[in-house]
Amino acid sequence: MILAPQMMADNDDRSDEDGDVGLALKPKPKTKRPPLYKVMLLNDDYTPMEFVVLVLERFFGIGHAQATEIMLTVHKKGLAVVGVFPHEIAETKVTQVMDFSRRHQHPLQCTMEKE
Ligand code: TYC
Repeated sequence: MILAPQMMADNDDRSDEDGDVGLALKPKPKTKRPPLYKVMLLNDDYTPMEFVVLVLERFFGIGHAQATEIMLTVHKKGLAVVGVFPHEIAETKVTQVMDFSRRHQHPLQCTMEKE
């Protein structure tokens, strides 16, 4: 019988009942990455293009040229992923975009889904 390191407590000579000595299993470094979420913008017929570009610049740190490209992708295809984040950050982005859009009386929709 071989014991994992965590089962060797109270075993001063580091041997188990059969006399086996040493480490059978590597201790597993358990650094799980958090699940990621895609944040998406949805197209609509009313939100001004320049407002969508401003949203991408302000809340996602995207430069003007790339923000314009992404906005046009949403306009033509109906939606685009604008970033991928851990759950809490994705949720914050969605809330910021939705609040900002409503404050400016635009119907822009921002959603998230597990990657
Ligand atoms: N379709 C909008 C228009 O023609 C522009 C637009 C782009 C709206 C992207 C929303 O997420 C969006 N004014």
